[in-house]
Amino acid sequence: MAFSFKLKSGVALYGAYAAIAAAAFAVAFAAPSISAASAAAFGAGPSGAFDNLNRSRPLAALGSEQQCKRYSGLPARWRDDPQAGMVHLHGGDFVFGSKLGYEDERPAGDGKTHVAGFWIDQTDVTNAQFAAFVHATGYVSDAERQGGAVVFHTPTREEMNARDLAWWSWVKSAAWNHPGGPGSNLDGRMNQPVTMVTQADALAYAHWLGRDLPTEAEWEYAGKAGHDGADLDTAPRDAHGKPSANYWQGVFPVLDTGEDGHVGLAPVGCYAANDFRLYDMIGNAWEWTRDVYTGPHQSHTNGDTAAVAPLSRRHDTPMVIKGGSFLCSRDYCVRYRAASREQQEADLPASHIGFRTVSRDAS
Ligand SMILES: [Ca+2]
Repeated sequence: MAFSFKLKSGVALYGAYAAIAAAAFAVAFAAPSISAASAAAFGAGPSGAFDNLNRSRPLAALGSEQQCKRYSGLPARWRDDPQAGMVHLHGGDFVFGSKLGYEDERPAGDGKTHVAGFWIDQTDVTNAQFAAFVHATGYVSDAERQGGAVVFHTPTREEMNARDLAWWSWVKSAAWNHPGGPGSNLDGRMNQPVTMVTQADALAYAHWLGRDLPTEAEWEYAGKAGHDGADLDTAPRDAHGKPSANYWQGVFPVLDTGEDGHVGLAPVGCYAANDFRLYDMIGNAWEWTRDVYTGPHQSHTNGDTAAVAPLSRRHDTPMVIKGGSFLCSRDYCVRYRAASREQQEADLPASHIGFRTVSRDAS
């Protein structure tokens, strides 16, 4: 079932989606993937690069629905500890990329890549954290400057028949703090990932804390957490077959069953951490890296958000984003794996993209 298809025309698509829905569910339920169990066989386990510097540090009390709902969005010792909310990873070698996914994920040579040690946020940067940054600095985000952002909504039948990419809209005045446009606010969302931020917005936040964005290699080293990458057909599910991340169960873009407990963005840390104690490396919101996208260009997962942006907008450099989002399904995207990658123009804010920060060891 792992394929992504490109829409040529909206005509009669709604019917087509309905027709394949049953088949998609049959596959989803008949063959639940047990990635956690099989991944354990590869070995690094919870030790590995998660090193002694994390001893006696306050780690986030997250990993379940009850815990993420209670979370304020600000980590322990926020602003008192330069590494608040972070864990330290020892440097090491890993296989960067995967032969099991899309063409643009293939490792260069044997893929063996070294990364030096670094600190990394346990969660995506939250709205609460970004709000603190804006409050302290008066920062105006790119979406506010540009007058809007690309926002997802579940399209109606009429919308699907009326235009391509009916699930994406350029919403005037949408921004990180007005996720639905004018009149919308962040009530009840302070513990969710900040989204509708460009790469420059993400870097501005990171620099404010003396940090940086991860390189793609650093992000993937952290995301794989000592394991090999999952194959293309392996959706994130735990040993009991339950979704272990916030992605899309059902038929994109018309029916999200919310089997994982969330339709749309979730608070950070609702699902179990990976073996490096990092939350939501897969699903929820895509994450900016600092790297330019290279390699074979693939058709956009979930449809090209640049297609709905104003024509006057200049096209900026495509950068690598990682981890997939709440919109990745088995029938569209299938990029809920650590090796998978996507390109996003650096200055294009969208409602499915956020980030986390790193702080590298002195070399
Ligand atoms: Ca979901």
